[in-house]
Amino acid sequence: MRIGFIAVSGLRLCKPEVLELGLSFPAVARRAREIEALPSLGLLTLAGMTPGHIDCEYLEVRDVELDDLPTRFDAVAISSLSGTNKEAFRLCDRFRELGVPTVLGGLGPTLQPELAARHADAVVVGEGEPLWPAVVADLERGALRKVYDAKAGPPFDLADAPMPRFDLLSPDRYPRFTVQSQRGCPLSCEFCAASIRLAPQFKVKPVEKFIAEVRRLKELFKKPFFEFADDNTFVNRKHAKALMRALAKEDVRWFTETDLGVAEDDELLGLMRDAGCAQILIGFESPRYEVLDGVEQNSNWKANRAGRYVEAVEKIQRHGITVNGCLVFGLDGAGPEQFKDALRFARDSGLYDVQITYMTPFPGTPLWGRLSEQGRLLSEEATERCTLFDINFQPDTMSVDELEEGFLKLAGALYHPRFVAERTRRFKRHLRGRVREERRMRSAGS
Ligand code: B12
Repeated sequence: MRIGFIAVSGLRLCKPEVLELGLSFPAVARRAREIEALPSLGLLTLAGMTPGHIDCEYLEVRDVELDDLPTRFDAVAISSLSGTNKEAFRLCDRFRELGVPTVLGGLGPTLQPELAARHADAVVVGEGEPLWPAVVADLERGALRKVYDAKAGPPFDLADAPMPRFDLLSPDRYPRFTVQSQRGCPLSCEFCAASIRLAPQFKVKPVEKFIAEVRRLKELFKKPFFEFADDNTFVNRKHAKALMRALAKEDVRWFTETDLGVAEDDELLGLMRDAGCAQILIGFESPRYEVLDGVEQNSNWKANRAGRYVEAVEKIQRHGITVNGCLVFGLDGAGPEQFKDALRFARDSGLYDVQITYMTPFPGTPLWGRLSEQGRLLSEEATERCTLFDINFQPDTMSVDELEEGFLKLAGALYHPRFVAERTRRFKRHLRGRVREERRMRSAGS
């Protein structure tokens, strides 16, 4: 039996103007191309737990209408996010026309399983690992069930995670790779559509397992750069510090996502720098308390830290780690001042990179439920707008056009080459200052 593991690849935007603005200078253009080329870790993971007598092939389809479909597979496993659900459904339909059984999984189908089940022979809801062996066995018997739901069983333990089949990737196509050290997040943001929606627990992968994956990629590819497919890497401090100590021996550079809490731990920041951390991405969402109020639903974690944002960014960046600050536009309570607020925050903090997105109701999130109840979704069907760069809701204090206009203008200002260069220079200046300071302290101590 031969299974095709298929990702619907490429970035998605209904209105590409934002990217064009952000991409108008070479450094960002290069980075976007590299990021876009990330392979699907979910599919490689499932291939890694497929029995050895089955042939596995990893494939990316860019255009689900136009790309020729291979006919060599006995079954296909397709992964999709909310924004690509419709394309994945179309792909399932095309494979089924060819008589090839289709299994569909990922965040997209997990959040809209009933819709997915209309197109796929089988839909896997939640994490794939606990169910994949049963799916493969049923495929071999020709007795697929319509829905497999991981949420109905015990939580998956990352100590049992298989080695992803990185060897299925063509050797010169990918400049970056994803590896995962943890899943979930203790924060509970109303809009979050990441792995907390696959399984609600926060869990970590044993350090040795993670390092083995890093080593496997180093074996297979020349000087790989790592993007952690994590939600919030440093929450479990003991695990995070052990991970950093182990990574420091691997001579690698990497990027991950986390929260502002790292700024409160000097030891951790030092370990991160020594372990090759190039950049961390932090969801600040907004620099204003009133806008953040209620966004994190457990303890108002984010709002309670709004006053410390600037100081925290400076502190992290002084350790030689750049911060990519994510700001969300169109949050309730955010009026026209949100654009100026963002610009001021970027300037005051010296954020090295800024990522701006619209508040995005993904189906199956609390935000989607609330906006739907309030009649504020522009369309309940338009999941192709789940890109973070397209608006699909009625903002509470302005019109959709005003939100879009302010956003595009802000993008022009934030990504203006002069402002980018100014932030880069500031980062380097701070870094040189720190290196000098460290040298001075070392020589004073010796
Ligand atoms: C790496 C990454 C990317 C990479 C690779 C995407 C990919 N194909 O995997 C790139 C850069 C290409 C990317 C692009 C996009 N991304 Co992205 N990305 C991530 C990130 C950081 C990690 C995802 C990951 O690798 N997780 C780890 C793996 C192991 O988990 P997994 O893929 O979910 O797979 C598990 C299960 O879902 C399941 N499973 C998955 N597929 C299948 C298939 C079958 C058959 C089965 C049985 C099971 C199964 O089993 C796996 C193991 O348990 C997350 C944020 C985060 N912190 O999670 C955002 C995230 C997934 N991305 C997001 C978005 C919006 C996008 C874009 C739409 C952005 C854009 N405007 O273009 C595009 C869409 C690309 C596309 N064509 O589909 C959202 C998606 C939300 C949602 N519910 O849809 C997230 C959550 C970020 C966010 N801020 O909200 N992304």
